[in-house]
Amino acid sequence: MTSPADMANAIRFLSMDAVEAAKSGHPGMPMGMADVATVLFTRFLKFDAKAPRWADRDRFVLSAGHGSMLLYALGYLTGYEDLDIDQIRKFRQFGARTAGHPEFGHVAIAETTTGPLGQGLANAVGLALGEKMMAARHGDGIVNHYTYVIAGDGCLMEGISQEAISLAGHWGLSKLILLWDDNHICIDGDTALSTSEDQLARFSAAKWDVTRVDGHDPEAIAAAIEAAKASDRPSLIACRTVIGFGAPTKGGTEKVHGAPLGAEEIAGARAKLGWPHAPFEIPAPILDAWRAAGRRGATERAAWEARLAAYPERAEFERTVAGRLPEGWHQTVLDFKRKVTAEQPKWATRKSSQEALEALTPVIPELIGGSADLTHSNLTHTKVTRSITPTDFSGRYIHYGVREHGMAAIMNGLSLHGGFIPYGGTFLIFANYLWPALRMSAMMNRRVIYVLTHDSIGLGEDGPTHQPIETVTALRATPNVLVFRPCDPVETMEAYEAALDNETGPSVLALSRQNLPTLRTIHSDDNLTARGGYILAESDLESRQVTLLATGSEVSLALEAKDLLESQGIGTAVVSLPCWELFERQTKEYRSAVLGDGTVRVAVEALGTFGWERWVGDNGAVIGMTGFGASAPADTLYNHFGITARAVAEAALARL
Ligand SMILES: Cc1ncc(C[n+]2csc(CCOP(=O)(O)OP(=O)(O)O)c2C)c(N)n1
Ligand SMILES: [Mg+2]
Repeated sequence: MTSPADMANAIRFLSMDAVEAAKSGHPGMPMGMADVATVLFTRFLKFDAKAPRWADRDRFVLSAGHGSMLLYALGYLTGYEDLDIDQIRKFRQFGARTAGHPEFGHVAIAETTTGPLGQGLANAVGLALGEKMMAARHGDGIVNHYTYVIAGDGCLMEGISQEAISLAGHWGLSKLILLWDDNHICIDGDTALSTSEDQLARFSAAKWDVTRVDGHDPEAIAAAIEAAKASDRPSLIACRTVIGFGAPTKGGTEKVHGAPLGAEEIAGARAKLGWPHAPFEIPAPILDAWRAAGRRGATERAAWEARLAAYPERAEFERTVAGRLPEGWHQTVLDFKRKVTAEQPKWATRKSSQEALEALTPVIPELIGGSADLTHSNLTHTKVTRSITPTDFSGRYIHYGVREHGMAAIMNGLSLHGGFIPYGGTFLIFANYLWPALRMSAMMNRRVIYVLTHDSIGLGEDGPTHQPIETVTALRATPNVLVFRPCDPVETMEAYEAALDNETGPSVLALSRQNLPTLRTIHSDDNLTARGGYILAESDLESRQVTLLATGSEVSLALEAKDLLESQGIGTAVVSLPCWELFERQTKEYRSAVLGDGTVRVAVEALGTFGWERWVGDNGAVIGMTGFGASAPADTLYNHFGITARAVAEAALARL
């Protein structure tokens, strides 16, 4: 009979040999956690290797993403179709699905992209929250699964872990089970070099159940998981392991963390663990036992499919899980645009955002709001978005507390779970507190919407700590992020429409604190913001000599500058450029027509000027910020920093 030790050794040797072949990688972690993973995958995890994305599967997150070979070995052994032995042999090579760190979308077994330590753990909190929320909507006959996560010492050291742990405990995410690879080793050496923390006390304080096991004792591991499943709290299982278990001289040391073991050490491990088989060769009885584990969930899946088939709300469940928006929601956008075009309110764009959300949230039930404790500033709450509480997950609004990084990673988790389109607010400046997770939204093609208000010196008195300068530039520099800086209620609603239509990446809405006029006063069914940029006001004179480019709160200032220039007989057009990324996707002809080839171009934005050169060209000018802001009323600041209609007009005149 195949023993659990044989099965775990299969993981160990696939990991050692794949890292050796790649000449790089991390063998220590998969070798250390092989016993824990074997217990989890053969006795607990509800999954079907032949239907890896089945909606009610248990989720497994490898937060310690450097141990990617653990995941790939598990995928190959249990029979995931996209992970054959060839993929294991080509670990870390160009074109292989077996990337250095697990990437969502490359291999079906990866529920999320991991590698930046701590992200996976926080994503897992989002996945577990998503489970509770979907179960509250559809009942536990349709949604009833656990979320397991393996995290290492590094994940628990990262700050984001505190935010995630704290929220998981607060919400009482009882079906979240964290298996901590408690091996006392990090890259620099013993963890005692840099931590003296009592992790169990830390998790207990956050309202988790905690326990300790020998991570090489299958029965002890199984008993701990059994108890964790029954708990009404999230559970931490500290699995005391030996990193690189089986490596005769390097095991238990940092030497096995992130480098090939070398032929001699691997030969020693073969002798020590009694594994005479050649690299990448798994004896048939062991592979059969693993494949049987991969089929364990098939019956349960079939039973679930039968329940789903009989479920009256099946269509709605499937629609939201597939990420398809409801029929007819575009009409809501048009109605809103028509109304504000007629009424022309003077709203801050954060207020426009709230009004847009008031219109959208009733017709798009999967839109889930939230804020990192700035609800009343971000204006992210709407009449239909009731708060989620530890005893009621049927709501639609998440109070993340002052935890921007956790919020963004949890939004990724909600999005990955399926069934939800999350949006979350904070001040634009604090995008830098959530950046690593936003970057993951982009890399994983997640439709997550970042509602970032107080978007410039226009926020005024809170001063330079709160005034973004470089933030939007950096967001624009991040691949696969749509950055919108709308100028009025029409553009704001259009930005939401484009963000919701953008199924393969996150969007950022940079929104003003201060009131702004409605500038789009003629209704168009067309979403002009979705083109990225367009001529808002054509020259009123015969020829166009100057083109003024602006976004957000500075578009009205550009219109004033146009009046100044045209009063001097200089034909001037104003271009609103709310989304650079979408503008770049337009044809060259469209872009040249909008930018006005041959005209003098001046851009104005109350943010850092970096990057605007690409639109104004060598002869153009950029009016904006070149240093940090200051604390004063907004009008004073605009004048002090020279971001005025007069300055824009003068810059144009100087170049004619
Ligand atoms: C945010 C982040 N910082 C640094 C790293 C580089 N790094 C990868 S693994 C690691 C050490 C992790 O230690 P541990 O989680 O204990 O893993 P083990 O050595 O036990 O496998 C570090 C610093 C990273 N991947 N992510
Ligand atoms: Mg460690």
